[in-house]
Amino acid sequence: LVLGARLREAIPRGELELHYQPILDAGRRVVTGLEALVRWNSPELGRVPPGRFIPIAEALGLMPEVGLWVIDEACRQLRAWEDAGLDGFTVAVNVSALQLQRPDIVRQVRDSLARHGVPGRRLEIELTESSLMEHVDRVQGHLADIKALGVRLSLDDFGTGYSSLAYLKQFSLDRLKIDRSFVMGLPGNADDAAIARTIIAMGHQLRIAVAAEGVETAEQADFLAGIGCDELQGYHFGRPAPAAEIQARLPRA
Ligand code: G
Ligand code: G
Ligand code: MN
Ligand code: NA
Repeated sequence: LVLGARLREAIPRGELELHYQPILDAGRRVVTGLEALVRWNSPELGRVPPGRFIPIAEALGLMPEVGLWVIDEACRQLRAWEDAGLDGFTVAVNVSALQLQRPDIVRQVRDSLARHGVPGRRLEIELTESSLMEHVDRVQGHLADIKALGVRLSLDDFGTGYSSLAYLKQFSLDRLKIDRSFVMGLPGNADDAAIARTIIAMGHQLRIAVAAEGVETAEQADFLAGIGCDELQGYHFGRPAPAAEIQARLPRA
């Protein structure tokens, strides 16, 4: 209850912040993208993790505001970086199932891109398998409209949800992200290795790029690069960090 009341005030009080985690090309090992992860620094409650406050924001109907703030802030930051000569990488934002079902999601993305003069191809939306399951027709329409803006679509935590391979056909996805639960056991665990190889092969046959998340060691990175994974993300390459800290690692235009 206290959390909800504080959360209502968090945006006007400027307490939300985006942290960015680097995503690297597996071969060249240069930064090709960032994943934006929201942080809430509450003066009263301290740092509240998104896993805790996002479900509450959804329950209280505050998610349209939080979601809009995240998308707009990512576009504002992309613009600021471009003005500073930093270009050639994407920023991915996480979007929840409920956000994706609401009709205003398309306008939110379109308006934020336009407001900050950011081309759609710089932005990526991260979806989860479960967010593609409910209200499929409506969600598919929203995603088609978002794709028409040039924005890329990425399927997060791949392999952990109630995934249907039909989704890979039905939604034009640009990227699959192998869930970190399959990366943890690499390179030693034969089952994880088989799953990783299979996801990569399937993605490539469908012309979908494949990224691995939760890469924590050099051995995992080299193994994944060796079996053809396109992109790597995880603590081995960097933790989520504020924009000012990640800036030094971004490519110049
Ligand atoms: O950053 P962290 O590991 O604490 O994130 C926990 C969870 O919160 C992850 O599943 C992540 O996808 C989710 N998350 C982080 N930022 C956002 C956001 O801006 N919007 C939504 N919907 N989820 C987010
Ligand atoms: O659900 P989603 O994939 O969006 O969750 C992203 C979360 O995973 C972020 O909060 C981030 O802090 C966390 N994360 C990113 N890289 C690693 C990693 O290498 N190991 C672990 N354990 N967590 C990670
Ligand atoms: Mn994600
Ligand atoms: Na993920």
